[in-house]
Order: sequence, then structure tokens, then C-alpha cells
Amino acid sequence: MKTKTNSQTVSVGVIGTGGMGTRHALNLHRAVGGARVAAVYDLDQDRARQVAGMCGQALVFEDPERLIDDSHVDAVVIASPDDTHAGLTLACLRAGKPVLSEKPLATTVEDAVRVLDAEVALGQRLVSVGYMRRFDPQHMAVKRAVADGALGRPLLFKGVHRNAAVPYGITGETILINSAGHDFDSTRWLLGEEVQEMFVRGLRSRADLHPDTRDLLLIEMALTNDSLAVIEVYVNADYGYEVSAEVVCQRGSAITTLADTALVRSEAQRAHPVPKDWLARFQNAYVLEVLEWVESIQEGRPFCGANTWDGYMTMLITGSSIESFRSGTVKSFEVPCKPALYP
Ligand code: ISE
Repeated sequence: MKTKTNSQTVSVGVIGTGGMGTRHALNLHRAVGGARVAAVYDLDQDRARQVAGMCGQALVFEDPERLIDDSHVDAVVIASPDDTHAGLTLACLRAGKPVLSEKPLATTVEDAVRVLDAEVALGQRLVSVGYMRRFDPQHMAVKRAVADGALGRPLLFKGVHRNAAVPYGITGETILINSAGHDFDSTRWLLGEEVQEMFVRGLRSRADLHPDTRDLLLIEMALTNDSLAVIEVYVNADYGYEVSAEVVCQRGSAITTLADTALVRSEAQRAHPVPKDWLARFQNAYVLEVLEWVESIQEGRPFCGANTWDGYMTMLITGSSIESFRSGTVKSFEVPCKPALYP
């Protein structure tokens, strides 16, 4: 059932029809009343045509920048490979079109700065970044509990981020860029502080993995206002996909609970099912994220989720974490000044 938003229908172009892009396209088509999927692009044109057919016969483009510039497209979702996000986001800024870029905003600090500089020069916030945990009801409940103030000052963020499995040969750097960015964003968002220092170590969980693989990372960070963070990212956990976020405060703590599952008792067991991946675990968050994105466009106001500054800060943290991971030493960096364009 589509959730009705304001009158003006937003015609969205979706770039990338892999698992994430297809999910965004179907959520927009099925759950957001104020949006329609007007255009689709993927390098795999057969896959693009298939998704276009599932979304009311959207136009299929052979070039993503033509999709961005097309008059039938009001706004763009970028869900193509990570290293294409910054360039395509810059194309959306040039076209003056709102864009929801999947994380990460960029795969290098330099590319993140290019997007930041372009949006600041434009003087208008058109870029939203897909850190969807900010729209996860369980994470939002932790945010409310901490913001309430009754627990006292937030002292420590504890994150657990487990994937069931990843492709053979994945490196620690790729995990930091592609996966840990969620936890870096959650740390900043839930503590309301900025990262200043980090130390990253990793291990290889099994002897049959590629010798260069470090699939379990332990990340320790020091933040402003004398707060800390510790994050485990383990991408070959095998049993399923699981994410938790806890904030420890002066007089208590708040932690994410199990998302809409039942405790099933049978055959001498008590058990909760574990989702197989992020699409299953965060479906509600993805719907709420695109609903808010479309409403922000209709109402002509900034998106309330992660913006370009958040995407840049996450990449800055990621860059320093890669340096720490490679060197085996603590890395620090100056928190940059935030342009007035960002709250
Ligand atoms: C993936 O790209 C995501 O964004 C998921 O949310 C994350 O849990 C996973 O580790 C990433 O590979």
C-alpha cells in the first residue's frame, strides 16, 4: 500500500539495479504515493529492463548521465557501484536535481571534498546519503533515549556489525569503505560528537581465506567531549546478518532491540530468527528513508537524514582508519570546520 505524500508526484530515476537499487525502485513504486519510477539505468540492460517492467514501464537508459539530464526525471537515486557515486552525484548537482546517493558518498576523501565543494558553491542542499540506520525504528529508539537526557552524558558507543559472508579475497580496506561507514555514521549521529582519533586492527577468521583478507576488524575511536567508541565489523560471521548499537551514558545505557521477530519456543529450544542480509534486516528503514526523501523534495526542504557533510566526515574517518589499519598505529585528525550550509 502506498503512503500518500503531498500532491506533486516526484519522477525518480534509479541508477543501478543490483540488490539495493532494485529494492529502492520497488519501495518507491509500491510504498511511496508521491513518487513514480520514471527511469532506470544499469550496465546490465536486461536487468534494467526487468526492473523497469516491475515499476510501471519506466524508461530504460543506456547512459546514467543521460538519465540524470532527462526532462522526465525530477530526482535521482544512485545505487551503482561505490566508486561511481561521487561522479554521478556531481552530475546531479550540475543538473540541479535532488539525489539520494547510496553509501558511501565517495571512496576517497578527495572525491568527497569535490562533492562538498560543489554543493557549497551551489548554495543549496540537494544531496542525501543512504545511511538508512538513521531511519531504523530500533536505532531511532536509541537516539530518542539518549537525546532525552535522563541517562546523562553519552560516554561510549558500542557497535556490532556482522555479515553472514562476503566474496573471497575481500580486504580490510574494502570493509572499512563499504561496511564500517555505517558504524562511523551511527557513532557520530547517536553520540552527537566528532571523531578525532582511531586505532584499527584486523584478523583473518579462517585459514582457507585469502592471505590478505582481514574479515574481522576491531575499531577503537576517541571523539570530542571525551567520548569513546568501539566497533566490531565481522563480515564472515556465517550464522546470519546482525547489527546492534549501544550508547553507554553516565546513568544508564540504550541498545537496539531485536527488529520485529518473535521468540519461538519449540523442540526444547527458544530462538529468534536472524536475517540473512541487510535488505531483510533494514527493509522498514529503507522505506522510511525514501519516503522522507520524497517528502523533503515535495516540501522543498532539506532531507532530515545524512547529508553531504555526513558523507564527507564518514569518508574522512574511513581514510584515517585505513591509515591506522595499514600502519598498526593510532591515527588522529583535526575536525574540519563545517560550512554554514549544513546544520
Ligand atoms: C552493504 O553494502 C550495506 O550497506 C550493508 O548495510 C552493510 O551491512 C554491508 O556490510 C555492506 O556490504
